[in-house]
Amino acid sequence: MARGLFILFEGCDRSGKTTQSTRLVEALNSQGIRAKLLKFPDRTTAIGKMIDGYLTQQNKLSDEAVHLLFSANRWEVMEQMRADLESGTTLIVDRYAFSGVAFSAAKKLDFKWCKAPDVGLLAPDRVFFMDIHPDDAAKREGYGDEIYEKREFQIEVRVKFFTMMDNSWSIVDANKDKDEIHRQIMALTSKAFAKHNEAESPIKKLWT
Ligand code: FDM
Repeated sequence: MARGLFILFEGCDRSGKTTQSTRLVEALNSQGIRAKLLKFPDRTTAIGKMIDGYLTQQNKLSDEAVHLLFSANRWEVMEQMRADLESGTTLIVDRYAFSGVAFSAAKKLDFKWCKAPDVGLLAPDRVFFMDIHPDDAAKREGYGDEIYEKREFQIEVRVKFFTMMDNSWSIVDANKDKDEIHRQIMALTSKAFAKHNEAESPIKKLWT
């Protein structure tokens, strides 16, 4: 049986990742493709609850400590992710280690240090970068509720994302109409499946 694909959505806050990743999972399921949505941080676990408390400014943590918690929050589900992929389930993931590095490096933590705890995690097959200028994101509903939703900081985060891109990334203009973005994402996903069905590659590891 073919393994599932690992498709990741990354981007700055309020770029529409959650909307588009949810729509993609629904569309794939309706086509009979088994797909599951995962979101990082997963705020439901014990580690996730500490992260949530930090993001909503109920508890304080050092930049280094919260960075490591975000990473641990991925490692705690890694074996489940591998099992899902190997059993043929496609994973659609809303944020991952690239967010981890972009946000912490934007706080001026050392870039190499930021990558280290996530080395060896499963690597995505394709990354869709939902690109929106922070000035446009700021106009969206609910912006500013959490600790990182500040213009200057988000501009820094966006720059950090750009330094990590390779040819497995596609940049999606997140300022477009939602339906148009969905169609573009469906086209990109079909291409990824076609390539995968032609020559299935083993699941790679991140930054090794
Ligand atoms: N974030 C997210 C990080 O700082 N590091 C990480 O590793 C991850 C996964 O958490 F501002 C930040 C990005 C964002 C915040 O994310 C919460 P959501 O997608 O808004 O829940």
